[in-house]
Amino acid sequence: MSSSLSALNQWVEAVRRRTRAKHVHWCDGSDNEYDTLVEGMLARGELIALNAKTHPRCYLHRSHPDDVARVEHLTYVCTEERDDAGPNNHWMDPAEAHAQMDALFDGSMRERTLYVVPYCMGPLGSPMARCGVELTDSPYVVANMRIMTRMGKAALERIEREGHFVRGLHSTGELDPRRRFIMHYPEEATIESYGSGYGGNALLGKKCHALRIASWQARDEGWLAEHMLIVGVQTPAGDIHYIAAAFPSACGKTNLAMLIPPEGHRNKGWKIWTVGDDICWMKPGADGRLWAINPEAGYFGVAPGTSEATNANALAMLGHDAIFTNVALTADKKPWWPGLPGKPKTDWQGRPYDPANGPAAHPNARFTVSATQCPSWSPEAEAAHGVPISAIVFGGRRASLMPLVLEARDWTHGVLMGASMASETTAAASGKVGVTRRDPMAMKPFCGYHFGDYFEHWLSFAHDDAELPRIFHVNWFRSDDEGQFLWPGFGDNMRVLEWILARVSGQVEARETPVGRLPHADDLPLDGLPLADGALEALLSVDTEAWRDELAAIERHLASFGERLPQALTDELANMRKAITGQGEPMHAAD
Ligand code: GTP
Ligand code: SPV
Ligand code: MN
Repeated sequence: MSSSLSALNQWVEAVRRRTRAKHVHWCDGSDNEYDTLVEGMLARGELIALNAKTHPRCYLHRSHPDDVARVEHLTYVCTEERDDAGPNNHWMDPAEAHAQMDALFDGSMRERTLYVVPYCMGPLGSPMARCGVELTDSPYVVANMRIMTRMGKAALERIEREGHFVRGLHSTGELDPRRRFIMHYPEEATIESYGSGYGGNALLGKKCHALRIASWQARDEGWLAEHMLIVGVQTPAGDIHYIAAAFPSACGKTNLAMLIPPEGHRNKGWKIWTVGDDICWMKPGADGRLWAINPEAGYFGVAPGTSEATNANALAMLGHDAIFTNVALTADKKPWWPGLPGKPKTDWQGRPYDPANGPAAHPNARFTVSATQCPSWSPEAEAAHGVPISAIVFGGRRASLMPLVLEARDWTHGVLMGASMASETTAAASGKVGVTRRDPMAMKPFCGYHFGDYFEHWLSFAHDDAELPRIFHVNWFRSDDEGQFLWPGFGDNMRVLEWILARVSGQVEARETPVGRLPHADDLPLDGLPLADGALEALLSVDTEAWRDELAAIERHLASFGERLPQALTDELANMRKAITGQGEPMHAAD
C-alpha cells in the first residue's frame, strides 16, 4: 500500500473511532452505488421520488427548515496567525477550533455509516486538478458529491499516485444552529464541518475546498481560485472566446454561463458554450495567457426564477437524473418554483401550500445536476489544459450608480474594480436580504486568507510576459424608481458580451470616463430590444456626484484592510478621485 493510502486509512480509522460510526463505506462512484444510496434514502423518507413520467430518476430532498443556506457567521478560517485570515474572515485559533470540533464529532456517527468519498476537483487528467477526500455520515451529501465532482475509484487512484489530498470531515449532527461550525485549516489543508447538511456547508469539495483552501494554495503556487463562471462565446466567424465572470451568490452566474442568445444573434451564428457556472481555477500558461478549468462536474443551481424565458437550457437539463432541494411540488409531483407553469400543491416544508406560510419554494431552493446534461455544455470542460481567458467580468446587484458595463483601463484599475465590488445580499446565505455590502471579486465569503494579500496576489500577475485578459464590470440589476429592472437581462446579456469581445479584439472605440470606459450607445447591438424611454441613457451614464460618494465609500472599505492593502490600489483610487473632482484635491479619510 502506498504511503498516501496508509495515511488515508489511518485518518479514516481515527475518525471512525472518534465518531463511533457503525459501518465504513468506501465510495467507488459507480451507478450501482448511487442507486443503492438513493433506495436507502427513499425508504427512510430522506428523498421523495418525483413524477417518473415527466422527471425520471429525479428526487426531492427537504432540508431542515433551519438549515437552508450557507452560514457565513459560523464559517471560520483557522490560521496560526490571526492576521493571515484577515479582517474578511472569522478566525479561531487552530488548536481551540480542533478541540471544539473534536468534542462535537465525539460519538456523532453512532448507528450511522461513515462514507469515505474520494473526489477530484477538475478533469482527472489535468495537472491543474486537485483531489480531496470527504468523510461524511450523510448519504445526501454523497449523492450530491457524485454529481458535483469526479468522485470514486479514479480519484482514489490519483490520490495514491500523487500522495496528497485535502481532508474534509463532515457530520450532519443535530442540525442545531447553536452546534454548527464550518472550520478551515488552510495550513493543514483540512476542513471540518458539523451541524449542517446544506450546500456549501456540507458538500466540502465546493466552497470549502475549491475556494477557501484552494485560494490559499493558489497564492502559494501562483494561480487563482475564483468564484467565477466560465463561458465560451462563439462568433459568427466560428472563433470561441472564453470569458470568466465573478458575481456574488445568486447574482446570475449560472444564467450567464448557459444563456441563449437573442434570435437575431442566433441567426447570425452566435453560440454559447458552458464550461462552468460557479468556480474557476486559472493559471498562466507558457503563452502568458490565463488558462482556466472548472473544478466542478455539476451544477448546484438556484431554482427560483429558472424558467423557459430566462434559462431554457437549465430547464432542459432538469428533466431527468436530478436532485431538487427545498422546491415545492405540484399535485402530480413535479418540482415547482416561481417561473414554472402549473401551481404548487405542497410547499418546500411538505405542508399544503398556503401563501400565509410564505413562498412555496424556498428562495434558496436548488437543483443538483451533472454538467453534461446542459444542452450548451462545452466538451472543453474536460480539457486537461483548460481554456484561455480573453476577458474577466465582475458584477453585482446594484439598483443604482453602476452602469450596464464598464471597462477597466488596465490590470491595476481592473483589480481595483474587483476589490471595490458591492452587491445586495441574497438568500444564498443566511441573514438579511437586499443589504448592499462590499464583496471583492465575489469572494467575501470564500477567500481563505487576508484580502490585502489577495489583492497583492492579483496584482502580481501583471508582468512583461503576461498576456492578461481585459477586465470589465457589468450590472444587470439597475432599476427605476418603481424598482423595475431597466435592463431585460438573461439572453439579452449576450449584447453586452458582444461589446466586450469587440473591445477585446479592438473593433470598437469606447468613451473614456474617470471611472472607466463605457460603450458609445451606437456600439451596443440593441436591435430588436424594446428598452423603456431613457433606460439606455441611465444605464450608460456616470453620475459624478454619486460617484464621489462611492469613491469615498470604497476608500473606507479598502482602508479596513490596513497595512496589507497594496499601495498600487491606494494610488489608483487617488487617481480616480482626482479625475472625478477634476483637480488634484487630496483624498480625505474622514468621510
Ligand atoms: P450561486 O449559485 O448562488 O453562486 O448563484 P449564481 O450567481 O449562479 O446566480 P443564478 O444564475 O442562479 O441567478 C440567481 C437569481 O438571479 C435567479 O433567480 C435568476 O433568475 C436571477 N438572474 C440571473 N440573471 C439575471 C439577469 O440578467 N437579470 C435579472 N433581473 N435577474 C437575473
Ligand atoms: C453560493 O452560495 O455561492 C452557491 C451555493 O454557489 S453553495 O454551494 O451553497 O455555496
Ligand atoms: Mn456560488
